[in-house]
Amino acid sequence: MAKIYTCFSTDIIHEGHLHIIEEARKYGDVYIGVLSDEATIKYNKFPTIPLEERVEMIRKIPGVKDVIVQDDVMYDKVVAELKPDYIIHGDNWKVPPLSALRDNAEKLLSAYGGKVIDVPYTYNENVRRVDKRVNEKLAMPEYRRKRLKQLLKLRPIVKAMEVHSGLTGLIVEKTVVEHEGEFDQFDAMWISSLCDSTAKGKPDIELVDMTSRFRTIDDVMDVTTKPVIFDGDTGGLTEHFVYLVRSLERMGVSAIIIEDKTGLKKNSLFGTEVEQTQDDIPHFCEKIAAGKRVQLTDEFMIIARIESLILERGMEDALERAHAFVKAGADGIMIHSRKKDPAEILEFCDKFRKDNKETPIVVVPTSFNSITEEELAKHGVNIVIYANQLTRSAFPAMEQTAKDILKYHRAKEVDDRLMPIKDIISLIDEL
Ligand code: SPV
Ligand code: MG
Repeated sequence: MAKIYTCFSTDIIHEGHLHIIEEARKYGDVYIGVLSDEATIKYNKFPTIPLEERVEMIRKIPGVKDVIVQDDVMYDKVVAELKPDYIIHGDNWKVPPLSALRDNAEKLLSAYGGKVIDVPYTYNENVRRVDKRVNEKLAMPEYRRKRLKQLLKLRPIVKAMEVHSGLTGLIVEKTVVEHEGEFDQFDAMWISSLCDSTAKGKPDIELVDMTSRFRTIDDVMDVTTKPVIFDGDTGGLTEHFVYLVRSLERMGVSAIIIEDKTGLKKNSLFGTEVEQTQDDIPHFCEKIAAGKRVQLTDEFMIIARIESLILERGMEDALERAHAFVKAGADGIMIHSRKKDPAEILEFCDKFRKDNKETPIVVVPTSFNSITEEELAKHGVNIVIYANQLTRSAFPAMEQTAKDILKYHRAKEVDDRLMPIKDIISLIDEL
């Protein structure tokens, strides 16, 4: 009997999947792959049910010969082991980025005369409704909040990207790339104080109040499912911080990062060019501990950000603070630097990891941007935040368009570099 293989990365079996299986049966024994969590999160939505349940769900479908866990998006391993005669997939894999999967399958199968089979993808109201249900579930606070901790276990390094609106949220939510046979997407969203303030034309000095910051979170959460890391600046007065923790936790935010500064906060990238006051260790520890005391789930994370390198107080001070903040209850440490060279960040990570193997380390490589995620992970970094790149890419593009329309007294000259109206409309999901 010929072997036919397909791989599902789904939490619900709908008529589209059943149609593929029905077609597959015409060719031989049907083997179905279930994509592992690690592989799924690189190119699809985060799974809402555990792998074991997904395997069981598929095992129960009549006429399935065997279920295989596929732990890479590409088919190399499964083809080497199973040697299927056919791989079958919905014809949505004919277009990028999924076409990389089809190319991979075709290349592997052609080595021994196997073939790929495309079946028309099932687009209908029912399938759309099922997909939407899964999406809505992922967006709910009880599913979203815990996801950062889940990702920390699944990802060698969690990648967060700055968002400051529904639109930037959609970009981070939906952008998936395939590059040299690897799929990738962002894991989480960073609500930057700098970009949230900048989008409102205000300075990054804790001037944009929490009601407004919450509005941004809400705008983002309304159209996305990925977990949110909130830039909490100094966290404000301890007496206020506890309320902030409660509100964020209720909203489904996964983590707040607060920095050990006090008084009028200025953006860290100013460094010592402006006056900034670092908080003392006991006072900041008390703020962290107060936040931890009030939080209701063990999913929410309070991450302590250390400004010692920014303020040129030295490595020893940074390390002393890191250990003290962890002792006070911090669920993670963010170490910041505005040097181009990542050396001081790496030195901090190596020294911190000597005494602490567990506590997640967060970095924001805006200045030290030559370092790769892989190198950071090697030094024990768990979360990398791209803190402002969407804002900084949009601003010059918008400014240039404004200048050119003024210059040419019409919009024709700029049209080639604009997103077609049709594309911008299809970016937005309809209910
Ligand atoms: C932000 O994005 O607002 C940050 C990171 O706090 S930084 O701007 O580098 O201080
Ligand atoms: Mg900030």
